[in-house]
Amino acid sequence: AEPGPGAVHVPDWLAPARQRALVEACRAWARPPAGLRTVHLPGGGTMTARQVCLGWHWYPYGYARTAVDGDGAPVKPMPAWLADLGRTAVRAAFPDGGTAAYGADGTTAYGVGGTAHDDGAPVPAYDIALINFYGADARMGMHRDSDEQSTAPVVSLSLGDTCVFRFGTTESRGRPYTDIELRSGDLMVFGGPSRLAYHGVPKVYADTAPPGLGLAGRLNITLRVSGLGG
Ligand code: MD3
Ligand code: FE
Repeated sequence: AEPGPGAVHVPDWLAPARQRALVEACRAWARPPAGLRTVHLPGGGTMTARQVCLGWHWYPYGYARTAVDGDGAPVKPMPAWLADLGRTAVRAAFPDGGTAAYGADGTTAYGVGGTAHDDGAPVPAYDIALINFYGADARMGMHRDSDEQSTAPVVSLSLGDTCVFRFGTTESRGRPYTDIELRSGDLMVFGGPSRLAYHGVPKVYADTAPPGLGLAGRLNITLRVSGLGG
């Protein structure tokens, strides 16, 4: 299913055991040092979703190697298995690769460790994971993700409570937009023209996580290519 050009939704992509393993991994990453933190916005507000980063630390609006707006500790490494999961996800969402997924400059966009598929399509070298935790009242306002210096697709994995994901245009944070529900185990990949689209999470439905998952709330893992080099 495609909510917009280059945006692909694969419901139920993660098997239950895989979801449980990812939740457990997130619990470990959330612990200090450089663990789960509240993000303070330059305008004085705070994000209601709390966040932990792997590989590179995101702060509004840039990337650093230490938790500059947290405890200052070095950011935890991006595990190779998680980068591999990102590549597998892009292949699942875009079986044919090509410009639909990667944009017109897809052959050169990835840099840093990107290698070719057997069919010649480039493979993004995911070096960032941003993990957002949403309690029942958390939301994320409409925004664009433009702090990465790469056009590689963003991979999004949802765990726990169902949310409303709002997908807009590249032009403005307002209408038109498409609202879709993201459930535990869903994959979304944002490539090509969707990479710089406005998007947000206006609503999380409390107590909708799969009973066996052991998670109260929602976790979202986004995998990104920084384009920042070593
Ligand atoms: C479309 N996260 O971390 S995931 C974010 O559910 C973020 O936590 C939301 O927006 C969440 O920046 C939405 C879906 C998503 C993530 C990154 C994107 C959609 C995107 C980047 C470009 C275009
Ligand atoms: Fe975003």
